[in-house]
Amino acid sequence: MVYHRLDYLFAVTILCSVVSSTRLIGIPTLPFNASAGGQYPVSAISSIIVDRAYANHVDESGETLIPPTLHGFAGTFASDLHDIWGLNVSVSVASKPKPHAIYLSISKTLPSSYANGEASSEGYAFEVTTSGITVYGASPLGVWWGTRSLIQQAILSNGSLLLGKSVDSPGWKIRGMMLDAARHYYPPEFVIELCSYMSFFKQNTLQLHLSDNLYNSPSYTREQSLSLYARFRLWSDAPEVEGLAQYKNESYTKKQFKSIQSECVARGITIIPELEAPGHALPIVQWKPELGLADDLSLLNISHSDTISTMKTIWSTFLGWFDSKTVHIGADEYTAEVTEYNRFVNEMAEFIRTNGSKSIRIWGTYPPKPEYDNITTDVSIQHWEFFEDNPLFDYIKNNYSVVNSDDVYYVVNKYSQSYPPVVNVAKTFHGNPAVAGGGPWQPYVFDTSNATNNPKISNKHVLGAITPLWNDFGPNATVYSETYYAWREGIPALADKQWGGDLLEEEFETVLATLHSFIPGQNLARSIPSRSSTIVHYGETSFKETCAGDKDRRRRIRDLSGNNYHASTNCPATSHNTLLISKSCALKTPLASKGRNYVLSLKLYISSVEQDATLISGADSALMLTPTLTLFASGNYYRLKSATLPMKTWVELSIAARGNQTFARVRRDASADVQEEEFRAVLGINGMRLQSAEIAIEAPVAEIRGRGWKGEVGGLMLSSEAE
Ligand SMILES: *C1O[C@H](CO)[C@@H](O)[C@H](O)[C@H]1NC(C)=O
Ligand SMILES: *[C@@H]1O[C@H](CO)[C@@H](O)[C@H](O)[C@H]1NC(C)=O
Ligand SMILES: *[C@@H]1O[C@H](CO)[C@@H](O)[C@H](O)[C@H]1NC(C)=O
Ligand SMILES: *[C@@H]1O[C@H](CO)[C@@H](O)[C@H](O)[C@H]1NC(C)=O
Ligand SMILES: *[C@@H]1O[C@H](CO)[C@@H](O)[C@H](O)[C@H]1NC(C)=O
Ligand SMILES: *[C@@H]1O[C@H](CO)[C@@H](O)[C@H](O)[C@H]1NC(C)=O
Ligand SMILES: *[C@@H]1O[C@H](CO)[C@@H](O)[C@H](O)[C@H]1NC(C)=O
Ligand SMILES: *[C@@H]1O[C@H](CO)[C@@H](O)[C@H](O)[C@H]1NC(C)=O
Ligand SMILES: *[C@@H]1O[C@H](CO)[C@@H](O)[C@H](O)[C@H]1NC(C)=O
Ligand SMILES: *[C@@H]1O[C@H](CO)[C@@H](O)[C@H](O)[C@H]1NC(C)=O
Ligand SMILES: *[C@@H]1O[C@H](CO)[C@@H](O)[C@H](O)[C@H]1NC(C)=O
Repeated sequence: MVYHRLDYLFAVTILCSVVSSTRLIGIPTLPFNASAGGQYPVSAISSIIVDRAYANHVDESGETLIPPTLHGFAGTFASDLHDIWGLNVSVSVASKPKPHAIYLSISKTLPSSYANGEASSEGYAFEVTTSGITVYGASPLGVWWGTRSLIQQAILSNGSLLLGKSVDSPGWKIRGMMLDAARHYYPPEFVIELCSYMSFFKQNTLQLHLSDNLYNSPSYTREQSLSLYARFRLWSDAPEVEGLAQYKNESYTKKQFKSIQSECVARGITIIPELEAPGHALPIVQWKPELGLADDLSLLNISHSDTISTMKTIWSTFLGWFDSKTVHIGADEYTAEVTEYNRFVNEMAEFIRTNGSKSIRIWGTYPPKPEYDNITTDVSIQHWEFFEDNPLFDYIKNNYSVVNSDDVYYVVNKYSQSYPPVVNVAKTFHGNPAVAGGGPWQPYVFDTSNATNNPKISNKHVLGAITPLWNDFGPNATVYSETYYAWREGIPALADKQWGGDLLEEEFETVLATLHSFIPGQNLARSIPSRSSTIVHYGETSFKETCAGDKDRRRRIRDLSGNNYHASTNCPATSHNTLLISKSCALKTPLASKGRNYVLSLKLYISSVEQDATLISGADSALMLTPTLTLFASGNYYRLKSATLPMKTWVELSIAARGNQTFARVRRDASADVQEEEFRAVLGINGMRLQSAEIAIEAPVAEIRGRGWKGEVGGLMLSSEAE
């Protein structure tokens, strides 16, 4: 498919004999003029040269307060070239390009503007010639997006770039996703990897929803509401907010939050933090119950004299943590007093503007009406549903700026009666009702079925689009990576359209498949390079080679797969070529975790076991006996109903991940009888709304230690083929 495009390009080139103007397939697509004849192999690149005049230049016009320098982006680019192609490319500063270098610079005269005609600092131009490559950006960030195009094109053309020139800029200023990190915790590393994934497709914004609660049913007693799952995810030791966050292991410290922001912005992604109030505010009410409305404790009683001052205290504690020019105060789905709601938003806007020099954003909830004292127009609105507002007639026509988060692309993780568990990717290619048959959706399309509700593409009040993922079923419905899978196709499909690309649905799957395994700065799929479907194998031969005895010396356990993933151990070998496992020794592999699909097989002999035994652990999960077979992942225990392990006999235990499901199989030695049982998530809120669902858990492949058990290990094998 991809090569087919090259054939086409060359054909056109020959016909026109000089240049041809066309678009290149990429995510997003990009304009390109091929010059006559040929390709340039990236392997010929020996250095990156950063224009001395701009090496320390930063772009102050974007949403971030911590923009990387051109030199900073160059370093990240160089490490990507190394990670993708093994290239050792030096980064140096000079005033001119050199042969076989990628020269990075800034041009103030690039034609770089958004769809509304405003100048954009995100545009870039690159040129590939027989002697090297130049990339000019309207800013360092523009250069960065240019490097994403180069990397994508080289991957899609088997390591070579077509000779020619591209001039490209995005249609909208805000392009990204929103992660509900309130009703589900995500470790900083996960968020950073997600940024890397988004950045590869030129998205620039990740909104983090940092406080919320599960659905506060009207049937709950006061006590039930006050103990319902509700979280505020920022951990500060400041006495004014003591007790607001209660679970340090599932909160972000200032250091962690700063690191998320700087790691993400190193790849062009700005974090927009959201602290939700006065609705979805149970974390605040659980901290100060007197601030809740008596008839719905998830709503703040704005009339209470301490409410607004408490919110100001919270914001003043955390404003200094945030490296964005805009912060989000939530203000979604407040169902009590409108007048009080508007007063709340306006006072918070003023406070954050004056004391934090930032502007605020809110969810579309109470549009302006003749009878209201409205919200000031310097508050930007995040539209999400037409039953809340009409973004064009309520907001844009009244001079409010709007972010398009229409729920047409909503995802509710795992299960919901209202929304799908993955992004409606097809709609991104056919969501514009103004085009017969449904043209490509873009951020100015709020209504995918009625064009009258959409402004012109050039409307200045459309800031861009952010697509949310919500965790309505809370922390135990999913493991972290299931969020990635919910967005795996959605991020690239949306990113193309948010930029203004015109990728076709029939092109999408092939191009994503080709790009996917090269996306730098992340391994969300937890894939492990392997020569064959057998990734690692320690068997009888491996254990035979380890000398018995000598408990304290680490010895090598040979990997029989051919991948050289040799393990080390200080466990004694037995005369029958197994390892004797106890709590004082371990078998350690050089691996950490394997994502779907896989089979992990262990040959085990359990001689004694305590209450909770961990058989094998990894970066994302642990396989346990509690006493039934259990996978622990993302802070939750997923237990089999009945399957446990027989004692004092050899068993073969396999964990098999097939698509989004995970199974355990137990076979007693020499028996043909294999029992298979599926690990299931039980979704529910306080034991209500129960729903059984699949769960996809990574294989734990880092360490076997006798934590809670004693016995022997006779083999370990990990395969990428899930039978
Ligand atoms: C997790 O799942 C169960 C269903 O078994 C549900 O009732 C419960 O409320 C959930 N736990 C948390 C902490 O939300
Ligand atoms: C890059 O450098 C490493 C370490 O010096 C070396 O092993 C590797 O072969 C080099 N790669 C290339 C493509 O030159
Ligand atoms: C891709 O490049 C490699 C190494 O340069 C070459 O062996 C292979 O045949 C190329 N594949 C295609 C489809 O051009
Ligand atoms: C391609 O060439 C055409 C005709 O010369 C020109 O109008 C257009 O701006 C060029 N586009 C790029 C991306 O260089
Ligand atoms: C809200 O707070 C005010 C002032 O403390 C109080 O008079 C009122 O009863 C409260 N309303 C509700 C519904 O809790
Ligand atoms: C800014 O903060 C100070 C100190 O907390 C406060 O007195 C002042 O009223 C705040 N400004 C606004 C506009 O809220
Ligand atoms: C609020 O907005 C509506 C709609 O634009 C307008 O009619 C009304 O006059 C505004 N209210 C005030 C107090 O300005
Ligand atoms: C919106 O702003 C424009 C330009 O400042 C102004 O002319 C217009 O009257 C405003 N519209 C409303 C409804 O306030
Ligand atoms: C799990 O996979 C099945 C089959 O592909 C699919 O129908 C289902 O929607 C997936 N579940 C989730 C939560 O994505
Ligand atoms: C389309 O939107 C316009 C403007 O909101 C509205 O007047 C019209 O009734 C809508 N048409 C349909 C078929 O819903
Ligand atoms: C955080 O600690 C609590 C209490 O010890 C535990 O239940 C939870 O699983 C931990 N969370 C994670 C993500 O490990």
